[in-house]
Amino acid sequence: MWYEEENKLVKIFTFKNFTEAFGFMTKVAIVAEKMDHHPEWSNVYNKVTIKLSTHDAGDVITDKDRALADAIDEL
Ligand code: H2B
Repeated sequence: MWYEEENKLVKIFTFKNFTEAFGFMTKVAIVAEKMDHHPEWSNVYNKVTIKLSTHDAGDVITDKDRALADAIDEL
């Protein structure tokens, strides 16, 4: 579930292992590049934390973040 924290949409994804987590990140990277909208994220072993905000709008949540969040959920 995405939640809002410090003007960002945040979600933590948990996978079986690092390979699965990194595979997911690769897919997200391709989608993000296509949408020209890029996540702030971190990975620790099987967990990927994604934080979405729009830098061009002054680091607030916009429809671009909601669209990327939806696209990520569809992966
Ligand atoms: N990603 C995010 N998260 N916010 C932005 O404002 C943003 C981006 N702007 N990716 C894009 C790239 C912009 O810098 C380029 C020039 O289109």
